[in-house]
Amino acid sequence: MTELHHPLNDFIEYPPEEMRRRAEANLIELRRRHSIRKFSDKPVAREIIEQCILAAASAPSGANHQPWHFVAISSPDVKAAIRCEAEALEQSFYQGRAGEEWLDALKPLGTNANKAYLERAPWLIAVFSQKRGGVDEGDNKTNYYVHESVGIATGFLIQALHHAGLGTLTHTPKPMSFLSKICGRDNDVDRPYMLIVAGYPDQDATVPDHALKKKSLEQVASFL
Ligand code: IYR
Repeated sequence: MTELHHPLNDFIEYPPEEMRRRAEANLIELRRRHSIRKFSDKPVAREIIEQCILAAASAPSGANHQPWHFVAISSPDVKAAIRCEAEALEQSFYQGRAGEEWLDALKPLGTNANKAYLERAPWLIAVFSQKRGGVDEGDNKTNYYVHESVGIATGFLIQALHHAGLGTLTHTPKPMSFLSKICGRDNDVDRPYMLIVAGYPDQDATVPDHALKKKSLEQVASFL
């Protein structure tokens, strides 16, 4: 069977100076992204979240199977249920389940079991990974590089939300299985991957100094 290909007709080649400018502008914009834990309850239109999810879903994935599902939650009842379950888990986590080393690592962030933002932020986006699927509706094929693919898509989602002008937090209550039931995705395919909190930062939102310590280029990269 011959495979159809399409000419690459939406690539834009920028003059070198413009490329430099764009790379720097993007870095500057991404360096303004900070995880925040105090959200305003100011509403955010559903259309914004839809666009950001579509941006996430444009990510590359194994065999283009797009092994992800995003559950966008603005319902106060569902947010309250998530907060209730998450806080119960976090309480045992912070009371010792995490172990001393992990709790020490979290000290500079000042996090604790109180997750008020899960109810206050206008949107929670539960990201699910799918071990089976395929590109066409109803497919039940093996998915490939699921963790990598969903990680990239989640990165795209965070970037899109930031670019739109929203604050975000990656939240990973452990274990996350309770999300499957609450989100109506308790099945053999979907697995909760991460919860993204999105909304406007509250007036008194802060960024821990620890989070501003970014490694230098020499520390994170080598050029051969
Ligand atoms: N899930 C917990 C703990 C936590 C773990 C890591 I690693 C962080 O970078 C931040 C928090 C919580 O949300 O508090």
